[in-house]
Amino acid sequence: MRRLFLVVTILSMLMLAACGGSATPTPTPPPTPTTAPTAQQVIAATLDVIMHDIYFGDDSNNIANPPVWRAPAGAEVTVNLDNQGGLEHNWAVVKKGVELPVPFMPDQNKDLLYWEAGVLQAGQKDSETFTAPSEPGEYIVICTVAGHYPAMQGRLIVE
Ligand SMILES: [Cu+2]
Repeated sequence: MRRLFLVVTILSMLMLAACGGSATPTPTPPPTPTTAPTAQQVIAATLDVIMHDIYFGDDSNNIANPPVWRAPAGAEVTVNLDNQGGLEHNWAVVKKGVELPVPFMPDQNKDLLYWEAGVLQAGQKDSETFTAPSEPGEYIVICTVAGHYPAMQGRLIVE
C-alpha cells in the first residue's frame, strides 16, 4: 500500500513537472489549415479586343452599346488586340472621372489616359500588358485615333 502511494506521488510530480513546471511556456502552434495559401497570389486577367472601322467588338454601335471588359483591381492584365479594320486603331483606358473632349486629340489629350496599348496598323495583331487601376469602378475605353471617339469606345469594369 505504501509502495503504491509512492508510485502515485512520483507519477503526479512528474506530470506536474511536465505540464506546469517549465518557466517559459511554449506557445501552441495554430492549427494547420487544410489548404495552405500560396505565398504570393498574382491576380491576372486576359482581355480580347477586336477592332473594326470604327468600333470595338461585334456591335458597330459602341455609343449605345459599348463593349465591356472586366478586370480585378490591381490585376496583371494581358490585352490581346486584333485590328480587323483597314484603319489604324488604339485601345486606351481613360483616367477615372475626367471630362473627355470631343474630338479626342491624341497629342494634346494624352494626359487624360490611364494606359494605352498603342496604335495598331490595319490588320495588325498585338499583345500588351498593364496593371489594372487599384480603384474599382467603370473606366471609359477609347480609340485615340483622331475622330474615332466617340464612335469607337467601350468600358473597363474594375472589380
Ligand atoms: Cu480607331
